[in-house]
Amino acid sequence: MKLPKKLLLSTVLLSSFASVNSWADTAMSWNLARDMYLMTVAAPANSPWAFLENKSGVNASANYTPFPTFVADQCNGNPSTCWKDDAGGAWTGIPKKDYTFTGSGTSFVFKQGDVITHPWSNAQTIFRWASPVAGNINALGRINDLHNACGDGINWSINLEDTVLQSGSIANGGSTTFSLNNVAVTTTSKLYLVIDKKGNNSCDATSLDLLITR
Ligand SMILES: [Ca+2]
Repeated sequence: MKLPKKLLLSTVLLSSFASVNSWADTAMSWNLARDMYLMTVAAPANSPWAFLENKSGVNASANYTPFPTFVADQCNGNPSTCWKDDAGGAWTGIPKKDYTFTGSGTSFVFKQGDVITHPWSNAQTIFRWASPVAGNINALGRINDLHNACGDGINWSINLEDTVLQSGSIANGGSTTFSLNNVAVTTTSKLYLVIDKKGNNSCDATSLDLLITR
């Protein structure tokens, strides 16, 4: 059967409209590594993510401040995008190419596209997600202590405002995963992933990722 051209066109338009809508409905997800990898400025417009530190000694969100320095492509001579505190030492970054770090009697590779953070002696590092939606969210995360040559690992927690939802301690060279289910948020809610040096900040380079879905 031959359909009239007009009818064919409207059928195509209708079906593409339906598929766009269903895609939008399932596309409510925010992946830290994916989103960071595309960033070329310190605080992209409309991004829910922010990269912070806490030098106050008191773990409360009111004390979290944005890293003072952003470098788009060559962070301390390495092919990485980073947010950092040159006066303090803490940093968060994402390599744009693999590069090898050598120090503390060992060497290892920072991988392209892997979110890396390093708390310092006086600073926690923090990833903030400011919810653009109201409803219930889920989150999946992983955290790895990358540098096992020294130090005592790190502590972590994921907080809604200042309420700790989950937390843990990673041994030197260790790793963990976590998940959150049905966390109620509004468009003013903020979720924080906090990385803390534990006893000392030696070899505390940490890789992590976070996927939030609605
Ligand atoms: Ca440590």
